[in-house]
Amino acid sequence: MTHTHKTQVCIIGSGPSGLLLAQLLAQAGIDTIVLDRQDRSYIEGRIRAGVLEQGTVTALEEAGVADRLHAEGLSHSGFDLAFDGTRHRIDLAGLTGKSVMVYGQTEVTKDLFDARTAQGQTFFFNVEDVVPTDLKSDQPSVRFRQNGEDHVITCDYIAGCDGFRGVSRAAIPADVLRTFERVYPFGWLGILVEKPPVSDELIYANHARGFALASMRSETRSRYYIQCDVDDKLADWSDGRFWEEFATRLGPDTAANLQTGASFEKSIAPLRSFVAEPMRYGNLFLAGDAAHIVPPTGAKGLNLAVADIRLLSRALIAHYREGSDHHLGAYSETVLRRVWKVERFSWQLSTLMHQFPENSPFEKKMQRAEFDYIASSEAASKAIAENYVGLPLE
Ligand code: RFL
Ligand code: PHB
Repeated sequence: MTHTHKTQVCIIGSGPSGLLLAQLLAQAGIDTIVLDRQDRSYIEGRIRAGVLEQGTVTALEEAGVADRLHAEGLSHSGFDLAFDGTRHRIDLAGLTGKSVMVYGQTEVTKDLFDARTAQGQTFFFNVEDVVPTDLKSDQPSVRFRQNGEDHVITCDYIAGCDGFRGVSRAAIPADVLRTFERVYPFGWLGILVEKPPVSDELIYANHARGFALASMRSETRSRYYIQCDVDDKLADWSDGRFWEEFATRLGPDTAANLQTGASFEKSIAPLRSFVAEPMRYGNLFLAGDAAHIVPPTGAKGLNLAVADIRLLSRALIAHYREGSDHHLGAYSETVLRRVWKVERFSWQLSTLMHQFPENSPFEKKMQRAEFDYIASSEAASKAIAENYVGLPLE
């Protein structure tokens, strides 16, 4: 027997993109069903982003889920770029009048889950064999299995918010979809530790042994990363080896403040730039990591996902409230213009701050010259600051 369901917008994926879309649509009285191949506790436990742009904070305020963010988030008015131990502060507030908020993706997800659950959202977790179909018809549907039973959801629109490895993007015919990709020849090894951060602000460091990032989740919890080989295994990296490498890359002056301890989370992530075009096919709309990936160096992935959702939710609301499909029609083109600018920034900062195995001595000199230029030029620092705090939505 197949269980049948009906909704206005079926949302595949309950990461930050899917949850925020469900929340913004619910506020406008639009009915949604959300499905995910994982369950809530798994999704909340994924340690990922940590830095929110002001536009992201505004979106979470509009969604009515920003109380804890304002109580517990840390406002940062700058961050440091460091090269072989020399530090240069990017004064976000002075250069742009804006700041960013340090608040973990785990917390954003929890706040959204709490709000959706309190308001009676229909979720299907642990789903399998998800297939979006009839995308070109005015009644598309999503088929899936849960606990050995078949389900089908018919809807007006499908939102593909199922991340880089989801099924939504793959449902767009190959002769329609174009993809653009750069895979970087290294990964990031990240740890969480219950120790105060080495510095009040984030430090992105390029050292001859590789990149390092000092970030945080709170005044007592630090999130640190180092560039590692793509093929490295977690077993290769004891805490002791991590701390030694991290301290070396930060340089002795900064490392003098470093408090080390036992890590309670450790993971390796590959680095990739990726864009899929278009972000709409028939009545399927892609948003977030389902359509694009940035390397984490500029802290843009989650922010880009939220920007997509702001535009997609507005377009869907205009359709249901005003009968206007203009914004739905413009969605892919409008979003992609901004996506490419953010891809450029993330790629540029990644290229500047990492050690590339293939780099010649000339290219290493170019990296150093670019850092020296940024450190000596307000215009160059401002260009970084304006991207870091977030480009306008359009
Ligand atoms: P997600 O979070 O991947 O959620 C997708 C959801 O879809 C589900 N799913 C499916 N559901 C049903 N059927 C299927 N077939 C499905 N396939 C997948 C998955 O289970 C999942 O729940 O995508 P979303 O919502 O678009 O959100 C994107 C963000 O998660 C991502 O861009 C950021 O985490 C990237 N990122 C950062 N972004 C920032 O803005 N600032 C940062 O500081 C930052 N740091 C990071 C990051 C990502 C990292 N990693 C590990 C990738 C640091 C790291 C280390
Ligand atoms: C993090 O805290 O996880 C983080 C911060 C800044 C980045 C990437 C990740 O650019």
